[in-house]
Amino acid sequence: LPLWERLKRRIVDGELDGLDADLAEALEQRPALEIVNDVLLDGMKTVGELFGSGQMQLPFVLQSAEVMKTAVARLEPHMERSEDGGKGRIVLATVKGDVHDIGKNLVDIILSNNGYDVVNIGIKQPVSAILEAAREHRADVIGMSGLLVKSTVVMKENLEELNARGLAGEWPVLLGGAALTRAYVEQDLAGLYDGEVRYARDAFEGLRLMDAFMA
Ligand code: B1M
Repeated sequence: LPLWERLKRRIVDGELDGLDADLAEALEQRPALEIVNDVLLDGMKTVGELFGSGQMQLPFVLQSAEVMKTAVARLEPHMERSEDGGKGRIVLATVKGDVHDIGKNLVDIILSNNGYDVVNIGIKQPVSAILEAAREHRADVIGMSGLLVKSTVVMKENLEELNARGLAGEWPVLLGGAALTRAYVEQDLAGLYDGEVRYARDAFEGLRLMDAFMA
């Protein structure tokens, strides 16, 4: 198989053997971020389709996710770092009940490499932990990720909780993850939150929105 097809296959098949050599070869030809966006993410998309249609079982999805994470970790040192922090601080979490973190961690990488301080508190985080981290680290923005449909409900509840505590004005909220849609965020969530809440389709839109929040 040609290199790009082979790399994608490694994600889909959850195949670690030979990954390093392929990534080294890939880095000679394209920037690290492009490899993630155009090749590896394409592989994860295929994994999602296979799993969704019952053609792939969960343990194999997990293996694919591990290969994806390994690949991103190998590529990260090769990504361009334009600024060293200080542009603003975001607390980033995957919401309660949700373990998906590949997207969240990509958002972390993109924001960190573009001048933001990211406090990444991990997966399955209840709103109390998100709030605590936002306070402790004096965050400018709260970022929540979630991939399950039920996570969209959790996000709604979290925004309601911030409102109920009178805290909405303190933090603009950035939301992302495959189960969300722009329409849901803009029509159903924005209206019920007394602060600003925005949807990011991908990590780059997340970066643009951070820039807008901090402007
Ligand atoms: Co799961 N899973 N999974 N899974 N998984 C999905 C989400 C699913 C759509 C698959 C499917 O059915 N086709 C489905 C959800 C269905 C639903 O809710 N209706 C699903 C399911 C059902 C489940 C379980 C319930 C399965 C089970 O146990 N029976 C279970 C849930 C466990 C739990 O959370 N409690 C489960 C478990 C897992 C694994 C552990 C095996 C693994 C996760 C490993 C990990 O993350 N460490 C996994 C994976 C890998 C997937 C799929 C295949 C791929 C997700 C991924 O990493 N994509 C996924 C299929 C899919 O998404 N279509 C699926 C790549 C990643 C880069 O994309 O996270 O969307 P994403 O991030 C994007 C944007 O969304 C955005 O930026 C990123 C790109 O630039 N973004 C943000 C994300 N967060 C952001 C935050 C921002 C801004 C932008 O600001 C704050």
